[in-house]
Amino acid sequence: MSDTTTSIKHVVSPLARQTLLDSELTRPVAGVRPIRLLPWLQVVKIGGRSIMDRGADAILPVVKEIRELLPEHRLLILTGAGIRARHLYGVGLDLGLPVGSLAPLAASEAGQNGHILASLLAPDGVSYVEHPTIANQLAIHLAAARAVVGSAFPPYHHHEFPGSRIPPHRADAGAFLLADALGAAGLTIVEDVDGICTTDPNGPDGETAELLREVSAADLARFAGTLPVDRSLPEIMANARHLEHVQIVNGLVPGRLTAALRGEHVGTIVHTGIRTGAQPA
Ligand code: GWN
Ligand code: ATP
Repeated sequence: MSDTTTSIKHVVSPLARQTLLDSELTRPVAGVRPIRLLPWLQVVKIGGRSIMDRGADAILPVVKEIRELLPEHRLLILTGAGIRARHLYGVGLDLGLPVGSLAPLAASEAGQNGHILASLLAPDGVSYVEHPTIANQLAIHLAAARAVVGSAFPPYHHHEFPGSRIPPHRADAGAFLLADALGAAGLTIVEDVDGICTTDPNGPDGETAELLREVSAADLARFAGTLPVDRSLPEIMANARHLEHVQIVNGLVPGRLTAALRGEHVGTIVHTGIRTGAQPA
């Protein structure tokens, strides 16, 4: 009994005696770049409202394009939530539900879209995989299949940050967090617009909209107008550990996703704040 107590007291750790809040002290141990878990993986986020809600006209061409990409890439395909989640926010907010209650309800709509997409790709060996499977068993699933589909929402549930009434970390944020954490080769976000424009091309000033071919996450965080991606995305991208950029492409134009995965510049490229060399602790 006393031996056990003694050994616990003397556990050797370079972080044992210092506060974890002082980055000067933690940097020698924690300031190294994390390893890439799945460096060959391409992550593709399919818009819920912009693609899935449009039904067969938009979904079937995307399915055809993904099918043709399978021999070339190993894919984690993540779906957004779309209009059902917006209806849910409306009802939930009217009832006064907290953001942590709304987050999992909206997330389940992203999951439903994933199930739909996976069903269409099932003949090609593609299945929907659950959040815990993405967390722990993605490698074995992608050893058995060229692609899997999952929900793009992060499973924050009641841990969602309470800064706003609508969950700030939605499908774009979730897809980026996952792609960067896995050390994936890339993330492509598929929308119904050519990329990020100076103003919403479907808004009242739409005809003045110009495509931003390239933008930094820092500039995007300061962007005054509306965005086609989660507002939290540029803030998260500022702290990227692996991904140097993401590309936003128009999924309604056949061939754009294929070109983006081949490294071509066919939409808006958003550069992360990644630093080379020493990492923040
Ligand atoms: O249900 O479509 O995963 O992959 O955020 O949690 O709300 O759950 O609360 O493995 O764990 O609805 O049931 O649902 O979309 O998220 O899943 O079919 O605990 O496979 O059970 O982290 O899919 O679902 O909605 O993703 O985004 O059973 Mo669903 Mo979602 Mo399935 Mo998942 Mo949430 Mo699980 Mo979860 Mo819940
Ligand atoms: P989710 O996956 O969360 O359901 P989504 O990614 O499918 O959502 P939206 O959130 O609706 O789709 O974003 C796409 C829409 O954003 C476009 O159809 C466009 O009208 C709008 N948008 C707003 N501001 C801009 C902008 N600056 N540039 C381009 N599109 C914009």
